[in-house]
Amino acid sequence: MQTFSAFSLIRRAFGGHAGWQPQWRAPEPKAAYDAVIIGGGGHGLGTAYYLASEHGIRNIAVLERGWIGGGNTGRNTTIIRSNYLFDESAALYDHAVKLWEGLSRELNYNVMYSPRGVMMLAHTVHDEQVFKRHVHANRANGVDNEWLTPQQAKEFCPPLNISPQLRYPVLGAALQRRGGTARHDAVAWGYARAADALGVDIIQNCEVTAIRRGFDGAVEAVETTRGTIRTKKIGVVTAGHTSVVMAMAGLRVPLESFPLQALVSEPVKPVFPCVVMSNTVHAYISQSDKGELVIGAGTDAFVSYSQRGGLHVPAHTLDAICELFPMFRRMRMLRNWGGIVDTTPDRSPIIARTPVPGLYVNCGWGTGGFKATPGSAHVFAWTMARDEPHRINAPFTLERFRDGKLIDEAAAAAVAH
Ligand code: FAD
Ligand code: PYC
Repeated sequence: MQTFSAFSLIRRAFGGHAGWQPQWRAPEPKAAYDAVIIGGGGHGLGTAYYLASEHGIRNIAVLERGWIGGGNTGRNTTIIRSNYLFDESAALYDHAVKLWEGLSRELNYNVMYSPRGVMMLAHTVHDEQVFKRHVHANRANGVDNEWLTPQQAKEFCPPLNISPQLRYPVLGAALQRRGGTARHDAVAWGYARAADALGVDIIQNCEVTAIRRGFDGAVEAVETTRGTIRTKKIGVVTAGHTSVVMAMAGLRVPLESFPLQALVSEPVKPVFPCVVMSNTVHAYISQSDKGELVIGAGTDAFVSYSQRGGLHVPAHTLDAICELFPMFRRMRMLRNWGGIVDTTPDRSPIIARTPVPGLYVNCGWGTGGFKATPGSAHVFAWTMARDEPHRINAPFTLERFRDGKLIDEAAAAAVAH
């Protein structure tokens, strides 16, 4: 009879992610692929997975200059929700939420999706009006969202301070119950493992340094730190650095890159049942399964490629958190970090073909692309495979900035831009 140690049973039960990265075969880059994805974050790995699983394109390489999931995918605060105002965004983000619901099963890898509810606090009359507008718009689109009084908000999240004496008193909240969190790096590992099993080459420590185009203008190869790789299809999924990579193909994109920071507390027993966000005070908080309070700050006010930001930004956030949740005042912070997010003028992503034949781009997620990972990857794979957009990403073109067809989601983005 086969016997298992407790350790291997836990490993089996959790699909291998509980604190260690699975062992990858480490392929050498081939001379040519049918498609190359630049960027081994969740969106890039997910794109490769759907290209292979849904479109039968398996001769693919994902080229990652560092390690998979080491960019924003492994740095974010994992908030998942689809309570966006406009029809186009609600369709895109809700497509993602529906895929999150079955993702662990699909990948046979526990991504720890936890629909524990996302509550967005209103502190001013303007907040209240904006969130009620979202509640109504979401419901008209079949997306769950409901309005709570301060007392109902406290029942849902007992640590919340609803005293009217606060500098920013809680006047109510919008609650999306299907919103929640997932384990961020498990998403990268889950997609990577599933793509790898379908024959995709995932090549780490391989930076793309140039994109080569032929006489007809179409892409024909990438130059990398591990040599030249020929291909006729390139998907650029390099959050934070997209303008640099697109410039390699001679294209300018309407993006600005900013540092965005987050931090975690020392771990404590389960005390915080949901996700709470406050746009007005620029703070958001949840508790990870390890017990750390996961706290996010706003973006720095200047453009930068440095994966760190000014200390005054998290300091401001912690003031707000301590006021909203006085029981956390004596907790200690364990670590803080930053990521680089790239932001479009209308705060909505670009998931599209480009004017360069064979070149596709998925970028501009700003502070909010983690939640979109499965949906974004799914429709981007469709776009790359068929050379035409899926109906869900059809509005998210590059040309909308030329034509003025903006999807101006600024008020829903929840983090200070
Ligand atoms: P990434 O994971 O950044 O992957 C891009 C990859 O491209 C990187 O690994 C990078 O190394 C690689 N790359 C770049 N240039 C090259 C090159 N030349 N050659 C090869 N590889 C290259 N979103 C939410 O929805 N909810 C949140 O709660 C949330 N919180 C956030 C908190 C913080 C602190 C930060 C920084 C972001 C947060 N986000 C959140 C945003 C979210 O993390 C991103 O939108 C999302 O993870 C982007 O995923 P990606 O796969 O496109 O990018
Ligand atoms: O888009 O929900 C979000 C978010 C939360 C923190 C950063 N982004």
